[in-house]
Amino acid sequence: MRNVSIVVMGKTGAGKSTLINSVLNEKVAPTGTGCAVTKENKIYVKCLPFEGEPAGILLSMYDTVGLEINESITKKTINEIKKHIETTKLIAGNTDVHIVWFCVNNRSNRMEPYELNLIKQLSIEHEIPFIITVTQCFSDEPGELASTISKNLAEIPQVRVLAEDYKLRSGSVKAFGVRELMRKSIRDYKSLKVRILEKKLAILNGENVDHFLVKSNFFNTGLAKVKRFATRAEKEAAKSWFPIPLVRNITKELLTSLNELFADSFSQIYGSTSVNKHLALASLSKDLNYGILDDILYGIDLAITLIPGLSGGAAYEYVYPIGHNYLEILEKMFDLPANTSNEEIKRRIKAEIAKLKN
Ligand SMILES: Nc1nc2c(ncn2[C@@H]2O[C@H](COP(=O)(O)OP(=O)(O)OP(=O)(O)O)[C@@H](O)[C@H]2O)c(=O)[nH]1
Ligand SMILES: [Mg+2]
Repeated sequence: MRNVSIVVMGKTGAGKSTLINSVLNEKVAPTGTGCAVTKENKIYVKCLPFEGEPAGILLSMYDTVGLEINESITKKTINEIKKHIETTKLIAGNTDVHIVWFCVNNRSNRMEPYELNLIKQLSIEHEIPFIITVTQCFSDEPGELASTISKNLAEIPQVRVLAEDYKLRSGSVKAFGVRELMRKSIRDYKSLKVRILEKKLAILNGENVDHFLVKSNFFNTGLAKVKRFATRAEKEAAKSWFPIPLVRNITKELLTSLNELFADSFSQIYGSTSVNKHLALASLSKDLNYGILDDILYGIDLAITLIPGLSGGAAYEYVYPIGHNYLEILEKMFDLPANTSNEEIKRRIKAEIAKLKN
């Protein structure tokens, strides 16, 4: 029997649980309106007949907590999804299907940048095909949302569905698209998998056209952060008699925040597999930076304490150049040569593509 493992994720209220019930033909997952109905990630397993599969399929559907209710819940949900994907991958046989349906409500009209980045990141990092499932559609005519998605995620297919009949006063809209979604996930699985592997290969080969844009976005956002932290230091220092520890803490917070921004931007280009190595370098340069800092700290600390009236402005002048320097160091790291382990990853992916195409 063929194993089919499907992760269903997306914003709260997109219709993930409704979709799962429709696929399983049974109301197992709780659904409803209001805030966050599904409170924890849960697997539903069922054997089902499926055309072209004489023994049927063993379907496992992973219903997940809606993204964006609050940041820590979203982080926890995504970490659990990652673990689930990796564990399933470990035990998956050659012919098994292992896919993510990312649900977007047709009425939302747009996808948030964080959703687009999440899809790019997870699909590349875990080498898993995604289908964007546009939910709660009243027709299979692609709308505005469809073109935004294909502009941003050309390699990810979309399927429009209405998982459950929609009742109107004047009648009802019949459910559609769920069979098509299942068919696409199972019948087209190999080609979807090849597509994502080829995309990863292109990224590892540095063929990503976004490179320049991501890098300059990183720098501009980073610079805005540096200014914001420097202004905060200026304001807080002006209120305090002894602003040094305060300003130092703000500086450290700024560097950490720049690190996070770097990791995020870097993984948009290279996938998160090579981020760790570069982050290690980044924190090394942070240590170096702190070392240099400690030497100059005395002089500036002294200036801030001795002339309280100037402390606000001095704090700005203190935080800004440190942040700016650090930003420049991080920016240079985008251009470091790919690490050698990338060559191994590329070799493995090429072999896998060849196998799938056979
Ligand atoms: N008629 C109809 N209603 C739908 C459909 N999809 C979702 N809904 C309704 O939209 C609401 C939210 O659906 P859920 O399936 O609970 O959404 P969810 O994504 O699981 O939400 P969370 O668990 O909160 O993250 C419910 O009231 C559903 O009845 C659909 O295809 N047809
Ligand atoms: Mg739900």
